[in-house]
Amino acid sequence: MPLSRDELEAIAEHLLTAEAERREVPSLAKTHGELTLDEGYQVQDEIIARKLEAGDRLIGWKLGLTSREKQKAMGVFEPVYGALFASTLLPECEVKTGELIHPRVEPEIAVVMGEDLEGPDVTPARALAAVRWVLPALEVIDSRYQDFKFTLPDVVADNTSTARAVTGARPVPAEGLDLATVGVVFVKNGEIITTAAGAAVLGDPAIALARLANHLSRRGQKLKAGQLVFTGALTAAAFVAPGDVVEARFASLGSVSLRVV
Ligand code: OOG
Ligand code: MG
Repeated sequence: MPLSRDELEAIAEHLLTAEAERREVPSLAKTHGELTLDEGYQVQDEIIARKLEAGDRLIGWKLGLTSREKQKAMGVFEPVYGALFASTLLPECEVKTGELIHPRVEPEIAVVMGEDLEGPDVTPARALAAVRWVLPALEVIDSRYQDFKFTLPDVVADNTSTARAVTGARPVPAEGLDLATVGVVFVKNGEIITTAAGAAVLGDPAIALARLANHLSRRGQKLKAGQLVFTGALTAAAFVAPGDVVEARFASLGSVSLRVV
């Protein structure tokens, strides 16, 4: 049975309440039955619409579950797409765990679009040509589901666990950069947790960007000049607690760090 409009709105409300009350909920598969992937995106659309109605601003998009490490860690083996809001972006390199449920932090390559990019059939080369700036980034994910346990439609409905995000202060021109070979050293409290390269993201973050543009086109949307895109974590996410400092050091892009309070 397809989800009715009322059921879809009830699920969006349920997830927004969990976020607002900083309370984890069982996966939808347990409380509301199995959604299809398309229904997951319909719930996400409803969440985006409600955030915009409440005064938030869409500043860009993100991909998730683009790297093998992340897919294995979460048990979901398909990339997902979600929205980034003005309220997501941390103005300073500090995240307050008191505002969140059970945050985790992951290193990402972020890009700023120089031109609109509209699918279908966007290729990685065309996607990259539309990028103006590249930034080192950290995403703070905070699944609204208990223990980060979710199915593919569940995580899509939950706007792909989006919670907070921070980028480095110095954008690097995209021209001439090979995002696949950009290396990252992911550090917590001075200790290296993992190392990776951009190629961890679907082979090349440009491939991720092209996929995002094609996904948006299927939903009647496009990437717009000036929008920010987080192309997906290069490594599994790190657990964090107050007092931690997490840092991503990228070759060619510089570093970005986040204090957890
Ligand atoms: C889903 C979001 C994944 C990424 O970069 O892989 C994501 C999750 O792991 O909770 O943002
Ligand atoms: Mg991410």
